[in-house]
Amino acid sequence: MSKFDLIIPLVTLVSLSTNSFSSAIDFNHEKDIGIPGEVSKVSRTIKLTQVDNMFLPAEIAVREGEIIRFVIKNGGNKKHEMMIGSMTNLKKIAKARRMFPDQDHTEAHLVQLEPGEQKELIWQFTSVGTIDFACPLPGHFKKMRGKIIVEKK
Ligand SMILES: [Cu+2]
Repeated sequence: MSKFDLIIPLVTLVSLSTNSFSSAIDFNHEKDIGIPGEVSKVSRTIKLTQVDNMFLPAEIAVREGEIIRFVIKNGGNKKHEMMIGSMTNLKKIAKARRMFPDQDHTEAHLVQLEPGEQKELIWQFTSVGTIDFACPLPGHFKKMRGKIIVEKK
């Protein structure tokens, strides 16, 4: 048995245990949704409006590598959130929000907005594919969803 035969099972063990103990917010195991963007490198601004309970628009097209400044306005009468993620992760977050709907969170890929409030989220899209976004709040999550289509450069 070479020493490499020993290393692989160990790595498997470690990654399995990290998975089973990870929290609902599993950013490290997220598919490639991109990274927080730098304000000085923003290529485009996209306006998003939240109403009760929808995003307008609900479909957005960007290019690979683009850094987008999302200006998100809550035009509804309820509190809303906008979170970028994979549908798997968004579902986990929505489940957690059912238990604690009023908690404040500080993830880079999330904004929380009171009625009438407007906030910005700067995000860089690093790989081609479709990324989801949603408001994970209870009663909103099923309808309040959207897609960001990342096209090849
Ligand atoms: Cu909402």
